[in-house]
Amino acid sequence: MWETDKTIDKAAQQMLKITAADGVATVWDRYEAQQPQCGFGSLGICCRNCLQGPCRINPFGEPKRGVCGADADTIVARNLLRSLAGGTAAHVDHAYEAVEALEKIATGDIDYVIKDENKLIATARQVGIETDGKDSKGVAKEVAQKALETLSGHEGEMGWLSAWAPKERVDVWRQLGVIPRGADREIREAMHQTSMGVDADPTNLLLAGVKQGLVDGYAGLKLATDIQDIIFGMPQPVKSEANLGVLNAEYVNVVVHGHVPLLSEKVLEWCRKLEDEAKAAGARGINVAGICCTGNEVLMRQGVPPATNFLGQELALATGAVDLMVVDVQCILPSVTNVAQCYHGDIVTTMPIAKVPGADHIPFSLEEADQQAEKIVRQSIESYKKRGSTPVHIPDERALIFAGFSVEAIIGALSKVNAEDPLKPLVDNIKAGNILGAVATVGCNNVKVKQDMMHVELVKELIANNVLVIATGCSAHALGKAGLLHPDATNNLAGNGLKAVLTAVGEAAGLGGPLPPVLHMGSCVDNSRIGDLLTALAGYMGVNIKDLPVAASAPEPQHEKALSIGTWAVALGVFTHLGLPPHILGSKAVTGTLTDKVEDLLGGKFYVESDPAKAAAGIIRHIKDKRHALGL
Ligand code: SF4
Ligand code: MSK
Repeated sequence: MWETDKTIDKAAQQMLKITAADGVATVWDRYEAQQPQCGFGSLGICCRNCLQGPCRINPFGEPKRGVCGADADTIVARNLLRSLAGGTAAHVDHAYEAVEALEKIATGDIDYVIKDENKLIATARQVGIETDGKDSKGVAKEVAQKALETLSGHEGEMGWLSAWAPKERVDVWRQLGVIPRGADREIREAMHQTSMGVDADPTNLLLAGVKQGLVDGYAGLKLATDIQDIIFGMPQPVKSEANLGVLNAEYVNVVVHGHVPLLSEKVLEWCRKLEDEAKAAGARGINVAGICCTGNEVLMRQGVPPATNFLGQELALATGAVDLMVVDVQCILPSVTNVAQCYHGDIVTTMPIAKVPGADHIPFSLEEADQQAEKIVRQSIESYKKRGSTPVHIPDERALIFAGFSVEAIIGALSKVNAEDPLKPLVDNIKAGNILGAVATVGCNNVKVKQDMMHVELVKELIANNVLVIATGCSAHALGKAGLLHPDATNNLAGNGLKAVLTAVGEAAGLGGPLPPVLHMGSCVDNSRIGDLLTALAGYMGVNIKDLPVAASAPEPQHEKALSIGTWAVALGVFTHLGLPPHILGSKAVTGTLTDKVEDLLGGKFYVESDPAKAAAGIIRHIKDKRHALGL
């Protein structure tokens, strides 16, 4: 049963047997072919930042310095900062796409509209824009202008951070000198700072890393979420299904994969418009499913079912039922074209910075989004016609899920319990101990971990101990596939206190039963919603975020973005678990700072534990300590 060592997802297990029988390599095979992976790289003690290298430090002896004299601490800290800048740049670039769209909506240049005017007005006011007497396009123009200042400002304090971060945090960050000026400037500076012969001080480099975390949190996550809510609407609770069983052999299957919803929303629109053409081609219609975070975006707002998470993307293609996979940016395995060639389906890339050899490229632009989406959907119908006798193996695995829990939706549900004071029932139950605390599980799959195992085992342990879980990204996919985004999991797996609260709120909100024990808050950029919830909770309780009985966890982190998001969480004062260590263990100083000393400065720290039961115990211990400190 080798496949059960690779994944706990039953659909993925079935598909792995098929790819193995067909001799088609997947991410797991390539991981095996990479063994043993380089020890120097794993520890973070190799450097190739100049042409005198590559240099590597011997952790057990000589050499202790690279050619230029950089030691392990410098090299590890420098490499980490570069990774953080990489993750941050990805989210900031994503946010930029959304801001550019808002700017063009304001000038009437594109066929997108503002779906949530309330969010537009609320955002405008929060960032200091006077809205009285202005129409929504006028306000949108000013919001886009402010957002662009956050992205490209060169001095002062970054606007989106000043508008949203708690004052206590801003004071702490100001004292440490880590408040970013503008996103682009800080990302550029991190690249400069880590180049040969610039910064050799590990502490200074780590502080620059905190700055990257703040850029990611406010100019990446928060900015992208705010603008996407304005354009595409605020997520509200929605019912759907998760796992490969959402594909349907009788339909044209279109899979949207990547992160930015600007294209996927249009593709969805055109899939609905061209249903008749699909029927004329012999299909029963067009079925759209999602992978990774673009999948989460269209799930949150449109109920589109997620087919799988990061590690399952090749397996979706191996079903032979995907007629077209359209990708934008981030987390797209370059191998998707090989797998599609072995089975069936077109891969379509759309962004100038994300092309894959063997894929068709249909360039996406805001101005011609409709024409491009139409072309992509028509191509999917043509691809369906070519499916012919390709064997189709769709595992009969799908789980019912609930998603769409924006902060506004959560407060909406709570307001059914107490209309005047919606946070009161939540806080009262935390104080009474019915809810021990809250944990956000976020982030990816990583092939080094049995797919979904850490997410699922950790969360089962937490909810059994009355910890409310909120989830985003591929973590939410994993939990959805395992049935944890469904009210049945509350009845069957949650501790009695948590079950009672979720049942009371769910019934008051008219669900006829409990809320799920895990609330799906969205994509990776929607981690900003978690920041908003923590800020609101701390404000309500009159304490600082670092004092709340909460934690964050990336149980199976893979992407540099997981590191920059995690750094933002630590900067907010949150105890942040990682199921795998980043490449930092070659420096005791860096590892010690991030897992211990940083707590004195920021109130949060990283906690690394690969065993789910031990990780849950460590997180619960932390939550209990925080409760004790609050006198609870
Ligand atoms: Fe080697 Fe220093 Fe160049 Fe890095 S920067 S490759 S440690 S000489
Ligand atoms: S998609 S960044 S594997 S969560 Fe956001 Fe999943 Fe991680 Fe990509």
